Amino acid sequence: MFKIINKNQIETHNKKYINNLKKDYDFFIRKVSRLKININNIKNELMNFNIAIPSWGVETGGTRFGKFPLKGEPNNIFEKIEDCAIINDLIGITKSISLHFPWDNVEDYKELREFTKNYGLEFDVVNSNTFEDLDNYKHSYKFGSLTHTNKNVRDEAIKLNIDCIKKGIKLGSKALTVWIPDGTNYPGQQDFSKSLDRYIESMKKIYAKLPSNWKIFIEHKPFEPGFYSTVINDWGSSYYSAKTLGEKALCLIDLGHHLPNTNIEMIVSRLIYLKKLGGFHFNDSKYGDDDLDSGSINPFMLFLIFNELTSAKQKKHLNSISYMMDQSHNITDPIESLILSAIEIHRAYAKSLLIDHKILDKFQKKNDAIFCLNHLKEAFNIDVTPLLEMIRYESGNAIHPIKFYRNLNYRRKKSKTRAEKTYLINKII
Ligand code: PSV
Ligand code: MN
Repeated sequence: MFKIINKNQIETHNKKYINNLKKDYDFFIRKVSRLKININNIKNELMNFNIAIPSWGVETGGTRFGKFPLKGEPNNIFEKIEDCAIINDLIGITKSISLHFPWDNVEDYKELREFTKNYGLEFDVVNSNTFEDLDNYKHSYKFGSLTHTNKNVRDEAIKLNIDCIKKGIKLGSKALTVWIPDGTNYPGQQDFSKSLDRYIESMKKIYAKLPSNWKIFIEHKPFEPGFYSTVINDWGSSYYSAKTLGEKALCLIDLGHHLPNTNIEMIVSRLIYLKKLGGFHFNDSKYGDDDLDSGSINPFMLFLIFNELTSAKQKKHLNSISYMMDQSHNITDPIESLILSAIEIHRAYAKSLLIDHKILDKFQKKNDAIFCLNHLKEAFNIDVTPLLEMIRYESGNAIHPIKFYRNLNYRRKKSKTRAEKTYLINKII
């Protein structure tokens, strides 16, 4: 930690804001002292919280209409790790990075691991890319990958996933997330059952290569790039596949991978109940897989998701869950978007910890709908900003990370050493 940002600079920044923060924090403590909660326990929970940064998230995203790259953007995985390190130095809750292969391929994985460790960061879940045709691929994924009708294509996709596991082992990762683009654009194009069979058969071969302490996460998505159907379209197909594969297979929920108005918090609850919830890709959306910044559209939904997680955790029904952001920052500086998103996720978690689930349970038994909602709303409406700021302050991070970052002029400085991007649409590998 604090390799790029000097710790003294953060201390100087915090000195400017600490007096006001103390006043706000005292007010917050007085307010929550009326609730039957132990604020120190909550603080500990929040300090130990971690959300992984996806390596591809620190680059400007884009749409099929184009990309608007920033000057000073990272060009390779080492530069991306520097950007992740800045984020974590400022907020302290993003200590891990999720890599995507082959985008993040390097010659020497030991060197990459050492480099990253030096910044106080480690590697989270690894991800496989079978959704585009990259230079060194022998086959085309135009008509699918793990579920392709041609065995040779399926075999290559299986190998790519197994290679991901091998790279992940070298990096200290403990899980692989598999998202496949496989699906169709026309009714009748595919036999729905046969393609699911092919998926299970391919996944079995990948599953067989998982080390004993590894997990495999299955990520569903209802549409895109297949606009008529996708093979792993919803949590039902995901659950069936995870159940068929075995204990190490779990479901991953990307918030954007649901049709508008889907009750995602209920899916979270169901998967917890079925002991198959493995992880999240956080983002927000208005219409579909918009990949907007977490909490920017529907912070209440984010809170309701954490309500399910917190309630299950308190009842000891929850195993460890992998949290990651998966967003596309099209018009902002990705560092700023990721900082704000991580704070919004932290905020939703903090608010969920203010819910007294025993009281909620009492209202539920009485079928008192108004008091149930009111109990949730009371927690949601408490402003936890001073708590989050105090946690950052006490952990040596910045009280106001965005203000600090703006004053750094990081991009301007980096634009002098980092090559300018010339691409418009495609990912630079
Ligand atoms: C697909 O939409 C997805 O959510 C998957 O998680 C991919 O790995 C990621 O986005 C990057 O394209
Ligand atoms: Mn995702």
